[in-house]
Amino acid sequence: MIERTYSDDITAEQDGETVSIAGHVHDIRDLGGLSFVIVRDREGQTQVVFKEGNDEDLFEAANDLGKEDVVRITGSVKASDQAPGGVELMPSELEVINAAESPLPMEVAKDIESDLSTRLDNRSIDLRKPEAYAVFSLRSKLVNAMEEWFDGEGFRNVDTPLLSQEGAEGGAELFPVVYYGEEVFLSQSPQLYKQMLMAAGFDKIYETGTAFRAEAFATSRHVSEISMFDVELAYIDDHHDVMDVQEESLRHTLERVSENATDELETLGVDLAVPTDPFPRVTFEEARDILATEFDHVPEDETDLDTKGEKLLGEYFEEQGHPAFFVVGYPDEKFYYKQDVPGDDIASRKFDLIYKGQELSSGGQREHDIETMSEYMEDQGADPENFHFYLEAFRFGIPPHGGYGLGIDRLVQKVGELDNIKEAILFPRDPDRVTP
Ligand code: ATP
Ligand code: AMO
Repeated sequence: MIERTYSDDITAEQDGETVSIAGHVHDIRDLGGLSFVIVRDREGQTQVVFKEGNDEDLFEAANDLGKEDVVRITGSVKASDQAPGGVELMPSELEVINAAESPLPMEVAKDIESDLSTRLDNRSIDLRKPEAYAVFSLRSKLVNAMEEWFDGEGFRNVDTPLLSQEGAEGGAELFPVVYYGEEVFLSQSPQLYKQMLMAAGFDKIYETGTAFRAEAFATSRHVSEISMFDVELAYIDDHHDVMDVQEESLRHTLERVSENATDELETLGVDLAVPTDPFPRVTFEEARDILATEFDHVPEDETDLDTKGEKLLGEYFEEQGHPAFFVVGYPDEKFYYKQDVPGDDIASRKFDLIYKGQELSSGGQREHDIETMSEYMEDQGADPENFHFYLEAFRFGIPPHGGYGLGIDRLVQKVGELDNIKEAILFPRDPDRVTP
């Protein structure tokens, strides 16, 4: 390994010590006999001061530097009130490890806003911007925090297949793939496999996986390749047990992020609120009533809340101090959710979690009676024969169970207060983009 010290590990207390840094040349300020070179690494930036008259060769070499060159510089640490971060480096050695071509396809150092499409076209340059990198450092900490909660609660981390013969969520959004001459599909959701593992006695599982949806349109919250955090648990009484897991794990995740990602949140200008109160759980009917009475808004599709409805409800609950809330009991749901349970005042045991005005997860209690589910499948035009492998798992003993799928990209989008979901994804995929 090339020996180096990260910029944020260099402190004023090290005044006089020799250190080596390595990174990209972020910016160069040439003041004639004095040149300030800002070197950027993953953790931040260090100012290096080249002075004419100290070492002519070194000064000349510094004058030849270009933005985004990869360099390693050794020098002595100098505490300085004028330097950014209170410390700078007086160089004794400069090595250009790799020179960058000029001009750059887009600016890294200057605060020039590029449009999202240009940014994504030049993603490896765009990700050099501290604000872009902060999103993914935040994302890494967020996923770790989420997994940490589930590990602590005895959930097992599983991996389910990405190639399958049938879609879990309905046919229209499937991507076909040629598999040894046969047509198969990219997975839309690990749904069926999660349930099969409940039949297998795995009890509590989670998966940080990938799902594919052939969405017809590009929106600010839809992509074609999704990072999905899926959860399933058995021996539940009802869907409230699943919501409890969703609520506690999200609260833990937000708490951890607010403690451990302070630099990232600051770079993004986010003041993250961690919801301490229980998340409200309103029925689907109540949600529609709120929309009608408070906002005079009636979503056209009687079985759903539309995008505007979710946003308005988000504002309504946020004003009451609740950034997250559940809507419970959607009518006309997919075959695998329990529906019309005697004694329930809701149409199904399906819920959505709305976070900051946008659907973040869907889940619920599953129907585990094979006859009932086969009927639902037929009603929805799915041929139970095609789901034989799945239904077989229900024949030989399966405990009551439920779970949910959470869009990680949407969570990062909302936590990072990003306008577009694609900013939360390293190399996003949408109907118009499969490269880079
Ligand atoms: P569901 O939970 O119903 O499977 P989903 O998980 O894809 O849907 P969303 O995409 O947030 O969740 O769907 C909620 C609402 O978003 C829909 O009712 C619809 O109004 C809108 N919507 C869904 N897909 C698209 C799309 N591709 N383009 C535009 N709007 C969409
Ligand atoms: P659903 O289809 O609602 O449920 O998906 C779960 C969550 O995944 C995210 N999501 C998306 N994010 C970005 N772009 C998309 N195109 C996209 N589609 C979905 C959302 C959504 O809430 N099998 C069920 C889950 C379950 O019941 O366990 C399912 O997949 O955040």
